[in-house]
Amino acid sequence: MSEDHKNMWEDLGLALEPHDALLSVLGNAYKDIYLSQKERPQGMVYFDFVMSEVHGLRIRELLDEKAHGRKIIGSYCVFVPEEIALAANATLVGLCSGADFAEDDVETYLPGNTCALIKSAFGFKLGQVCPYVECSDMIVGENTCDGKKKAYETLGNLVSNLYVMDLPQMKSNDGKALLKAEYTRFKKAVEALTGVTIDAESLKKGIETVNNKRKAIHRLSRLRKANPAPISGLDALLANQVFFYDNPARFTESVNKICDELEQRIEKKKGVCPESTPRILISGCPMAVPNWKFPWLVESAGAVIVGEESCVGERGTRNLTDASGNTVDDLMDAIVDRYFKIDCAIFTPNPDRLNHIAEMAETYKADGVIHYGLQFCQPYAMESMPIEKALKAKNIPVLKIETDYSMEDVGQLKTRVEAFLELLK
Ligand code: BJ8
Repeated sequence: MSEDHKNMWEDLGLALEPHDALLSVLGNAYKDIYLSQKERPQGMVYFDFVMSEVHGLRIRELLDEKAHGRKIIGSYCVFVPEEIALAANATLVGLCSGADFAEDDVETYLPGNTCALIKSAFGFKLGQVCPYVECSDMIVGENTCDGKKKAYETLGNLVSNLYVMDLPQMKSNDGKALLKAEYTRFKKAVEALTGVTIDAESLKKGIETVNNKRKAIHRLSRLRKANPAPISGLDALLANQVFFYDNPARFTESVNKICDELEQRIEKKKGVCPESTPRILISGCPMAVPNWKFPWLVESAGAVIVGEESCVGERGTRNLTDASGNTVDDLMDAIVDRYFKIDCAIFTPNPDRLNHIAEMAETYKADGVIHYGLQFCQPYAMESMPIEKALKAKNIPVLKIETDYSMEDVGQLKTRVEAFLELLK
């Protein structure tokens, strides 16, 4: 790593030795999982570069933005509207929650039976290894599941800039009114942070920028319907993960370039695996960077993942925000409408998610669905039961798994995945 990077990390207050150790573990995992794949689209070289510079050049860019007065807002959830951040000249970044870190310290703040995602968020903060957390001017927590809700009370003592957003739990008129009130409050907080008053023009532009990212991902998803699959699930997941970190315009352009390449592959009937490869839809808890464990396991067992019903996937990106309004009020309503459709398992009842999984299984011609749950995640574990029943009633094979970020259960998971793939054949 360059001297500039080292100085930058030091200035951010990162713990240099643990940070170096983390980067080397991540680099090795990336090499083993990603660079060993065959028939990758050439355009993935861009994502390889992004990942190699995720704590390097991207952080330098964010620090340069800050030096020019732009604010950085960190977020843990897809309910935080990027449109509003962009309209106020701020940058929104996702905060890593995809790897275990500083576990002993974490256990002094959180009970052992907390999901890996929440523990990871704390581990990155307590271990001082996440430059995104350290360069955020505002960190947004959201009242979603009970675990996150209560964990933010504790996180508020560890960071000085936590902003907590309340969220509805029911898709009722009152629920929508709450979301609107919270997004209005968030808009005011972002305006106060940046000193920028959001107007119709800036909000429209913010909406269009985020919509363009989503449209590029929609295009990528549509191409994954092809058989043979033109891209691996691991690579598609990486694009969905980088969605939360990269410069929006550059991300859109890079995904569209990959799509151009995939269209040519499809025309030539070229894929990353033979046509007979079992096609899997993954549904459930989000997989944040660098959580590649389960997709790697599934694809190395001889299947291909063709879709993710996940917040790092189609649940997070599927709907666009209507940019046709001409006033801030109209556009804020459009943002509320768009985000209110997100069918996170914290909602009750939540029939949309079940319907969406069945629809995705059909659209992407999946041979089976794997429900991916993180241990101790009640909302997704609860929903996995009716989902399994409903899919089985439609003759769609389902495997339910629960795991965490450790590698201890890999052998056992592999056996279950292989048995499931046998069944599909
Ligand atoms: S909109 S899924 S990103 S809350 S895995 S922390 S639910 S115990 S991540 Fe999520 Fe927003 Fe919903 Fe999406 Fe809790 Fe479950 Fe842990 Fe979870």
